[in-house]
Amino acid sequence: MSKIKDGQSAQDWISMMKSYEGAVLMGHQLPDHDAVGGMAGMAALARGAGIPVSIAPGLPAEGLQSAIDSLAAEEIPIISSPPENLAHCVIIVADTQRSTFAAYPEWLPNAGGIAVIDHHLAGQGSIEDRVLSWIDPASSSTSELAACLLYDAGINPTIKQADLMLAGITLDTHRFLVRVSERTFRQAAHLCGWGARVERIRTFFEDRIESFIARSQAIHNAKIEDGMAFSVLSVDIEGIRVIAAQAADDLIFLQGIQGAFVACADRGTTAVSVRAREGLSAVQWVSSLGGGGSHVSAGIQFEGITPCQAIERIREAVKETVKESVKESVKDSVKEPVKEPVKESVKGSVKEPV
Ligand SMILES: [Mn+2]
Repeated sequence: MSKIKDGQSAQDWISMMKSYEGAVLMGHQLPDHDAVGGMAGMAALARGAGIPVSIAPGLPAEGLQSAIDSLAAEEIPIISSPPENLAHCVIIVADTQRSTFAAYPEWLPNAGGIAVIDHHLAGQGSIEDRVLSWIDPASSSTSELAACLLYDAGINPTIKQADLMLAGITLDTHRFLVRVSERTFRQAAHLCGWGARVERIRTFFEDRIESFIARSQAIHNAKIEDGMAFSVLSVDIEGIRVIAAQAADDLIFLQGIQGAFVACADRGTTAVSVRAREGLSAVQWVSSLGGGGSHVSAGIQFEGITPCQAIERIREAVKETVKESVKESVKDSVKEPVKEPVKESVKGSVKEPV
């Protein structure tokens, strides 16, 4: 029997952590600002409650090394091999609930317990036997949940930790434009009260000029069909998945676009970022192909097909669903010839939205 509890109370988290020798924090692989913010907040909670804590972020996503350095600056050990007493520690997984997506999935079976704090929808491969979890798909971000726990506990994070959590909320809300609730603003206000500053956070999101150009090309090349934008990022560039995700983010905010799909090839794997306007469901469009994520933001990856083939495959698969879901809202759309669907049989695998 699983002992999953509804972890909205900071006291539950503190007493759970106190029942172990220490806590090890971990995000998803290639942690983004929200995974880092979530770890920063949980580190502040553990530290504030006097619980030994270390962070195992793994290899960060493009441009995230300075955020990891900020985490380390708080004198919280950053580890890349399991602590000797792992069997007596709880691993807290932040910003994903799938064991295979965790930064070090191989550590999980050897931990004393596993807890999860996340805002994605539950999907296949969710971590079972959690000692505690707070999963809230209505939340903007994991950072928002961590800020709630800190406020509830009356524990102040450091300025750097507050900055990292506000950066997490800023990323996952696309700068306070999607998934924002009253609670999101309340936690953002608490974070500013604890010293976070938007001027500093803005610098976290500065683009490299070559990323901006690559993203612009993906937008320029997008084919628009029934309010759906399909594009492929064809340049070879560092951090290509993040750039594809940003291109999808940009497309979804253009007039008349209800859904956006941007594919790229990353070291032999084809990854597709999917975005939907609120009221539609990105995850629904790709879940039958093995994709995962939330209503506004989802992802899917394929092995053995090119990004163009992946886009064709998705376009065929979602054509009917999409027509149903967007025909109300789309009046004018540019028609592009529909190519033959790809015949290869492919195995889709789930990818959390970046
Ligand atoms: Mn997140």
